[in-house]
Amino acid sequence: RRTSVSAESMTPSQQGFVKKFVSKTPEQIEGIKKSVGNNFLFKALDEEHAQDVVNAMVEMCVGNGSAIIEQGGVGDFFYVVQTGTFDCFIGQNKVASYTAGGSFGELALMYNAPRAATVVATLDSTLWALDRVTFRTILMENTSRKRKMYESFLEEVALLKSLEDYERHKIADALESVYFNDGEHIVLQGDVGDQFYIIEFGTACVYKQNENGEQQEVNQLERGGYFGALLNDSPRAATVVARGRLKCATLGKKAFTRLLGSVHEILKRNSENYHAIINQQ
Ligand code: 1OR
Repeated sequence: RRTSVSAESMTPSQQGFVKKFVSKTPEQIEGIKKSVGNNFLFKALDEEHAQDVVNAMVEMCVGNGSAIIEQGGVGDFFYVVQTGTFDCFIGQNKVASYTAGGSFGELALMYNAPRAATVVATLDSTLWALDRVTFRTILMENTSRKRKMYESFLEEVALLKSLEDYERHKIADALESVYFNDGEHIVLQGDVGDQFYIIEFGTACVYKQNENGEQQEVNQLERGGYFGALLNDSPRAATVVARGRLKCATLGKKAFTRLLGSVHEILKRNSENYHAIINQQ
């Protein structure tokens, strides 16, 4: 059965969840794919679920200055930015801003809570809006699983001590788990790369080359330990090798910066921590 509501129709799925379908031009579909392609919340979706999301999204044009979400309001949609810019305020304080590919408005939908912040367009902008039911049915499971999985773990990581809970959630969204076998090299001294790793379980050995060109073990890292530069773009300062089976959560520096802004600024909130990390680099 397909009931047509102007361009919208609903198709019941097996779970009883009624899939939403809003017809779109090929250009619009292209626009969505571009916008969500860079967004971590959509990464783990299989093809069918990704299609369900595309089908359900509704395009919105918003004028410069208009408040798309009001703090304290009821959560109805989750938003992904296609074009333009947005600022996010808690009370009078600006706490975040968004550009193309950014997303906001997930919290009220995930926790059935009032909107935690106000989000205002700072240019004439376009958004893709995803309704609450589709968000909860398709996107939320993976998002809350990852946030839960990494929540307590990330609290233990010294580097991230100065983050707000919500910022740790954003990191959790972007983390990917990678496994290494005993003896596997994860980063090589002198290589260029900006992937950052946090140890979930296992041991990693850190080696540096001495004047005679020999590898010398300089450190061993365990759960909560981290390696891979976040602060500078210089080549890898050491080689890191798995000792036994090792599981890491990994994130690129670009992703970190895109999610949370300058790493330096965040680390500076906790200056003791900052100096410890700077000296380690
Ligand atoms: P929402 O549905 O509550 C407002 O609607 C949205 O603003 C919220 O989802 C998030 O997507 C977004 N705390 C809470 N919500 C935030 C925050 C935030 N930043 C962006 N949003 N921060 C914590 C402040 C203690 C700011 C962290 C940088």
